[in-house]
Amino acid sequence: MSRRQVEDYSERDLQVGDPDDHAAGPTAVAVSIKRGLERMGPVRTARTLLELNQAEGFDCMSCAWPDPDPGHRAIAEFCENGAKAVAEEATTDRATPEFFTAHSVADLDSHSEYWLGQQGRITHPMVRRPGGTHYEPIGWDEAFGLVAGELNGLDSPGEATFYTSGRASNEAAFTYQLFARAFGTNNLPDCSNMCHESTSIALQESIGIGKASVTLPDLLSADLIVIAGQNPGTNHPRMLTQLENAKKSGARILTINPLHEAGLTRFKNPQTPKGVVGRGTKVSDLHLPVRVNGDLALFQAFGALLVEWDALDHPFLERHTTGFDAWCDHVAHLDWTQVEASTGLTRAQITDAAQMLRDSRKTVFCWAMGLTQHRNGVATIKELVNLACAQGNIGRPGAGLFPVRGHSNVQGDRTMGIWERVPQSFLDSLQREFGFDPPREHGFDTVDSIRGMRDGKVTVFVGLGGNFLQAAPDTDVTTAALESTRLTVQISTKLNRSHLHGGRTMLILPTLGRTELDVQDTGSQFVTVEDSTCSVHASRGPLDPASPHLRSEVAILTGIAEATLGDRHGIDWAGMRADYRRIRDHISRVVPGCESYEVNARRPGGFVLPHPPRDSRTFDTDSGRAEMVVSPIEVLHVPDGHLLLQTLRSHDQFNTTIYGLSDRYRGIEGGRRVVFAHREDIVALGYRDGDHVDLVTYWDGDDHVRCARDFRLVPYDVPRGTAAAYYPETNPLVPLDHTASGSNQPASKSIVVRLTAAGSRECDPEGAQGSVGSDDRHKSRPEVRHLS
Ligand SMILES: Nc1nc2c(c(=O)[nH]1)N[C@H]1C(S)=C(S)[C@@H](COP(=O)(O)OP(=O)(O)OC[C@H]3O[C@@H](n4cnc5c(=O)[nH]c(N)nc54)[C@H](O)[C@@H]3O)O[C@H]1N2
Ligand SMILES: Nc1nc2c(c(=O)[nH]1)N[C@H]1C(S)=C(S)[C@@H](COP(=O)(O)OP(=O)(O)OC[C@H]3O[C@@H](n4cnc5c(=O)[nH]c(N)nc54)[C@H](O)[C@@H]3O)O[C@H]1N2
Ligand code: SF4
Ligand SMILES: [Mo]
Repeated sequence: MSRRQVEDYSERDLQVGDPDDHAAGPTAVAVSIKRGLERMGPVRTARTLLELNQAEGFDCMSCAWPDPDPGHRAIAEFCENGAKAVAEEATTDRATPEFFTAHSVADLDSHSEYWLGQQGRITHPMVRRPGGTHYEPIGWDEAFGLVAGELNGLDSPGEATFYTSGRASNEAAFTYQLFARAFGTNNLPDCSNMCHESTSIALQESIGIGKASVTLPDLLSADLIVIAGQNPGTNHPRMLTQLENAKKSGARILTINPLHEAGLTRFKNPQTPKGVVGRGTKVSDLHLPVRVNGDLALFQAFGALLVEWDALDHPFLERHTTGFDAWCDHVAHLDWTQVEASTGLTRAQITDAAQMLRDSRKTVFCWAMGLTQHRNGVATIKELVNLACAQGNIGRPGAGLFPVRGHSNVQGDRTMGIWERVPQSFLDSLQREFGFDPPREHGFDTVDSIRGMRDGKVTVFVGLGGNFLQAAPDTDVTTAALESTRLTVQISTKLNRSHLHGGRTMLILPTLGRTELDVQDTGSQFVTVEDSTCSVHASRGPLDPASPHLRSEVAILTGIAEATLGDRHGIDWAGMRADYRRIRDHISRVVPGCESYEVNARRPGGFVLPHPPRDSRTFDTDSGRAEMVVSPIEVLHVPDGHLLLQTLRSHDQFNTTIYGLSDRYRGIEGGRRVVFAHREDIVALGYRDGDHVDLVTYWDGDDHVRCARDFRLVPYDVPRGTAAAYYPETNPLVPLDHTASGSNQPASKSIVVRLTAAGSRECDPEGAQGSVGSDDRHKSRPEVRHLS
């Protein structure tokens, strides 16, 4: 098997240039092909890319952007970052047992996340036994026995936690939650807890369902598309094609983002001549460079102006909402000085944008992490619902609420019951179908699982995909939490940091990816997934597995279940493994909206799940109406000498998987440890372009500082007082308790930081860290001022 020699990189090669004023274009195609050829060779590149997102092919494992209807798909129905994701999984590089013999765990830990990922697909189940220095191979049966032994040795099932990353198929997710509940716990944290949890909570409470109320064609008939807190040019690139088409049909676009992201500025569609040689399409008609965390105030200001102009859909408000009068009263008394302070925008800018809303009959509101990862994330999204209600933009073609999901199947996993607070009705259905009593009390989410491990209450961690250690907040705390457990099990395709810091025993169970054929006893299987617009469809991988020793996620989960539960509850795990139709059969009876699942999912293009507000303007809330909720504006007060830091993605990563070192739209090449700040703030804080700094934050009640070391300062067009740097390098700065009210989602886009010259004593691991002078102690705790 081939191995590319991958050198680890050094931040010394970092280069900073000018940001781009457009996204995609011919460079995107060149990068897609180059990465494919480098990592997979020509045959696999052609084979995979031609089947990517086709009706009979496999679903892109990158983001959850929906596909056009089967008759309307291009031959190349993917983007640069979809191609990179495929290359990353279908690579011909392999991390074999010999590789693990050559590298101790400590040695692996001295390398970057980028280097770890570049070692290729893991080929064998591996174990690091208690006290061992290296991973060694282990047979599947022994591995399952080991997991079963630990699980059955617990005093109570709640001492285990079962994490899911959003790439797992519906079949794997359903099997996993069934196993966890049959074992006896609702401890089913997932990446959604760190992603769109604020959305799910806000939408559930306001409109009765935590999902988007639009389908893809709605974008084409919208008058106005609002894009807030989202960077589609990098994270949902095919969205730009849809936006280009929407603009051709007359839509206008309002963007709300502290950064002037290239993909929000101009799009050069590489599939059209204009995109290759011309200037491309202008995306944003009006851009509001909102201050980080200023969206709640901004949306209330929009509301105030719509009320003032009586640009309201009164019949909708009367028939379908509650709380309108209180909301109206609240926005009528807004303090505009505070709005301007919170948003960093002028009243004139806000008024221009509000006029776009006023003049639109059909508005789609799109958002992502820029709104959810804040203390007031839930309130902000409820405010967006208020705006949508005010103009009747729910359940009408061309209009709606569009939380754009991250991981390709994060939404499907929730639908299948990966949810620590799944509704009782779901548990009733499970009970009816399988005849056991599922646990009824809520389980641990991501943050509570970390607390549980930290406090010794959780001693077994199982991860179905993902990279928990790097994705979660407060890296040092999370690392110590994982290391305090008895057993960590990682069901993974590729090596990552979570494999290097785990329990006394650490297991890696290597699994098939989306690109691969999945053959079980009854023959070749397909799986199903759900995109951001509730559309469910099948996915079939074309390639031979990376190693004959790999097992599918379903095979691994049923193997663990058999070993742990034996025939307790009489669930036919072997039958489900042999034929995934049996899993889908169970799904059809347990999961709402999935009746006739097998037939519907097999249709080309699949089927769309029901969504009462979208379909019939019915709302499954306490009042039976859409609930307009009043939220006080919280202004995050950033003390002098501090900046409000948001953590975001570069163009060359998928979450914690670092594909490469090029964030070309922002002018960054060859490195990642940069912090973008306003030129005048850099000077005001006593630094110069190019200086290296440590980032420091404090949290009330803690006696130590949190540090992220050695970032190059890059002057950038961000609002004064704010900064941006990449995730996961900055995760050590996110205090575990710094979460959104109501959703417990880490508030990783509003961290109050202080800069200090790189190498400072304060951040020296051998030096003074942990003993900060009491004067400095509380300086970085965000102080929240409520304004009513
Ligand atoms: N290529 C690629 N694709 C991906 C991913 C990836 O890592 N790489 N990740 C996937 C996942 S899991 C997810 S969740 C999505 C994430 O997709 P995004 O949410 O687009 O990802 P982020 O990079 O976190 O960027 C958030 C955007 O919000 C803006 N922002 C930050 N703070 C604020 C604020 O206070 N207000 C406003 N209005 N804007 C703000 C930032 O400037 C940035 O443009 O992408 C998915 N797709
Ligand atoms: N500071 C900060 N922190 C954040 C965020 C942020 O914006 N800022 N974003 C948050 C968000 S939105 C998310 S979604 C989380 C992401 O959190 P996770 O989902 O936990 O992280 P990923 O990096 O997507 O996981 C990558 C790993 O998944 C494994 N993998 C890949 N494909 C497969 C597969 O098909 N099957 C299996 N079993 N394993 C596979 C590989 O081993 C790979 O190393 O991070 C969150 N953390
Ligand atoms: S937009 Fe998302 S789902 Fe579509 S090809 Fe690109 S990365 Fe994949
Ligand atoms: Mo996400």
